[in-house]
Amino acid sequence: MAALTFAHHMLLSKPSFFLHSTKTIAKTTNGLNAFISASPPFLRRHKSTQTIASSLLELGGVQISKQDVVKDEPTNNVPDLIFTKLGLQLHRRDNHPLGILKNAIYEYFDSNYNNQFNKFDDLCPIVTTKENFDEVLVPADHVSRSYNDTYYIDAGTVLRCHTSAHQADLLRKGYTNFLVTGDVYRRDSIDSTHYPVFHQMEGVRVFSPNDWNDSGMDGTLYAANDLKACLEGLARHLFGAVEMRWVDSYFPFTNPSFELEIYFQEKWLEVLGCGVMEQEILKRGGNTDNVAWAFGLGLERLAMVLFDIPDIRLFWSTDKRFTSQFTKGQLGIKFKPFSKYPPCYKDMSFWINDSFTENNLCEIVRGVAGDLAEEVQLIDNFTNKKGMTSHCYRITYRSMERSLTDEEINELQWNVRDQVQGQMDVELR
Ligand code: FA5
Ligand code: MG
Repeated sequence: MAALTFAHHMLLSKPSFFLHSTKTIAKTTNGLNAFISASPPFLRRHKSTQTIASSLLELGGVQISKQDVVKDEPTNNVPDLIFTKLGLQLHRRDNHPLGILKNAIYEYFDSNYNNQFNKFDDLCPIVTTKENFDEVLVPADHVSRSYNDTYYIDAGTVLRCHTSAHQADLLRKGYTNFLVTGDVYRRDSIDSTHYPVFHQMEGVRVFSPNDWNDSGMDGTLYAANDLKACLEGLARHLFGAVEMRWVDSYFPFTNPSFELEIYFQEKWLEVLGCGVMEQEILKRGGNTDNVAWAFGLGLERLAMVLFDIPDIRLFWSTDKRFTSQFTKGQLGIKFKPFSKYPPCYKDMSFWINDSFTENNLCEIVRGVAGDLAEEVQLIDNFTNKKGMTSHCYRITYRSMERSLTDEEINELQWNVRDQVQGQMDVELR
């Protein structure tokens, strides 16, 4: 996926006491800040025909059954594994790192903004494409709309891929300062900082001309300065001193747009996107003369840095050795890895075709190996004289809870090969 999309990031010149200064960077990225569109055909799926238990989930006050979400229809690409995560709401558990983090962010906003921010953390993750894309001005051909990137329930309904899906509705309802926390869903690559279900917190603050008139700035500059001050203050509240930097970015719903990166595990880790809201969104919500800022925080990414959690899969662990290390209200705790089990690497080479995408490959690997899949990495890529392109992927299998046997891993790998061959029209080498 990352290879398909590209966004420009330029470092801002504005220095700050904890901003790290570096040169201009450009990197590949996926997500809502991508420019280029791609609409690969569906991954052919062979869904199990088991009878489905009709237990109901409650999602934000809506009763949902499995049949409502996972359907054997060409316009549906939600796998069973994703369904099992619906309704878990890790961010609402006060003893879970994500709940502890959410509460610490609430604390920051309550004390700095006099309890003005309205908080939502139980809005239904099933939204319309209108809410997820149209209302935040995501263009018709934007990559994030593709079936390769987003989980569709049907052509007009998705599992929200960002909490920005709720912006327009809350603005229409008259809210002017709000935070929305929720689980979000994306088809994505597999590594220690990407997971197909993760959590975001959206923040929106609306200003009226009275707020900026005396500042000598226009509304946009005023909002951009306020936004950065707010997020830098939040970072200090959470981390104290940490190395971070602002990067110019692009989102369809903000202008200007920025991302904040934190130095973690010897790399720059993107933790949030933000910017000054496009005027059009405010206008449609009845805020004609106003200006607003908005941000979307990746809660796992922040929690990884805060609690020293090395792998994003751990957030889903029910192993007591993980869960017992965190306590409500305690931000300073550092996770102590209970044991590091050995990884096992399996390489797989094949000739790709035009419809090949890495996200489709990752869906197969996740479907077979679940959380035993630690990483899927392209390690070799060449095109021969006949114009055929070969990819070699290295799949890392590792459990965070036990040692895996050779037999177990071989079986996983054979299943992956089998499904890749059967479903992706590639030629294994
Ligand atoms: C967005 O989702 C925008 N909606 C954010 C935003 C809101 C911008 C409001 C402007 C105004 P992006 O796709 O970059 O942007 O994702 C935001 C954050 O989610 C990232 O910075 C990262 O911290 C986190 N994130 C993205 N993909 C994953 C993933 N697969 N696993 C874990 N975290 C992820
Ligand atoms: Mg991003």
